[in-house]
Amino acid sequence: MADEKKKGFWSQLKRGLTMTHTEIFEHIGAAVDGRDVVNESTLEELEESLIAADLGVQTAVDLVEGLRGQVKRGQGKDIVKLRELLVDEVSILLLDAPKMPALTTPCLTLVVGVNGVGKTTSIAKLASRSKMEGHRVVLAAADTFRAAAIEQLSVWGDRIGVDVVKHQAGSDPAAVVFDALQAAKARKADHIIVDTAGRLHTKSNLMEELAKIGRVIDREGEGWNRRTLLVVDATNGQNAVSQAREFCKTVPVDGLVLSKLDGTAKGGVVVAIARELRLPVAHLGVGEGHEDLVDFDAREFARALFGA
Ligand SMILES: Nc1nc2c(ncn2[C@@H]2O[C@H](COP(=O)(O)OP(=O)(O)OP(=O)(O)O)[C@@H](O)[C@H]2O)c(=O)[nH]1
Ligand SMILES: [Mg+2]
Repeated sequence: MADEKKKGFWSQLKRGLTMTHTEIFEHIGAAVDGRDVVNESTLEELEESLIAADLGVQTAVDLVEGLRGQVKRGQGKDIVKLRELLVDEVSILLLDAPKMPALTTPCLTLVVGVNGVGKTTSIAKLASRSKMEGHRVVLAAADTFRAAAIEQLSVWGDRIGVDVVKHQAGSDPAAVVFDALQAAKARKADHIIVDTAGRLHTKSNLMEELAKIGRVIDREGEGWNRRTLLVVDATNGQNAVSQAREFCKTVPVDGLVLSKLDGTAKGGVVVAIARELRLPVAHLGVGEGHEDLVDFDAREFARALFGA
C-alpha cells in the first residue's frame, strides 16, 4: 500500500479512537497520580478502564494478569512502558484473529445488519475506496423498504460517481440484485455492492428475503466472488458483540465493518469481537464522510487504541 495512504489511515484511525484512549488513560493517569510509577492500584485501575472501554471482562482480566507478571519482573514500571506493553499484548490478541482476505474481483459484496447501524454510509465508503483502487462499481439499492433509503443511496452514488441500480420502493429486493448483476455484466463493472434493509435476525420474513437474494446470486452470479459483510455499530459496545453473534447464526458472514468508532469511548469492542467471534474485521468507520473508512490492521489498531 502506498505510504501516503497508510499515513492517512493512521491519522484517521487515531482521531477515530480519541474518545476511547482518552477515557482509558485519564483513568490510569489519575491512579498514578503524578508519581508515574506503576503499582497494583494502577493495574486495577487499568483493568477497570479496559472493561469500561468494552474490551470484554475476560480479555481485560487476562491482559492485566499478563502485565502484572511483567511489572513484577521489572518491566512496565512507568506509564509509558506500560502503554508499550499493552500495545504489544493487544496486537498479539488481534493478530491471532482471522484476517479478511483481499478483495478479488469480480466481486459482489452484500452488506447486511440491524437498522441504523451504518450500512448505507459504509457502502458509500466501500464504493469510494473500490473506485479509487481502479474498480468499476455498481451499487444495488436492495433496501426497497423505504423510498428514502433508495434516495439516500442514489445521492451517494452521484457524489462518488458510481452507478446505482434501483427500482421503486416496495419492489422485490432480489429483483434489484438480478438487475444489478445484468447491469454490471453489460457495463463491464467488477464490483457490485448491495445495500439491504436493516433487519433483526429474529425477523424470519426478512431473513427469507436475504435467502432469496442469495438464490439470485447463485443463479445469475456465476464467476462472481460473493462476500457478506455485517455492519455493527461500535457505539453499542458489548451489545454489538451479542448482536453480531446472533446475526451470524442465521446468515453466513465473511467479515465485519465496525461503524461509528469516532462516536464512542467503547472502541475496545473491536478487540472483544475479534477475540470472541473469531470473525475477520475488515474495516472501521471513523466518520460520516465517504472517505472515513480505515482498513483494519492489528498493530495499528492497538497503537491507536492506547494513543501510542
Ligand atoms: N460518526 C459516525 N456516524 C456514522 C458512521 N457511519 C454511519 N454514521 C451515521 O449513522 C447514521 C445511520 O447511517 P446509515 O448508513 O443510514 O445506516 P443504515 O444501517 O443504512 O440504516 P437503515 O438503512 O435505516 O437500516 C447516519 O446518520 C450516518 O451518518 C461513522 O462511522 N461515524
Ligand atoms: Mg440504509
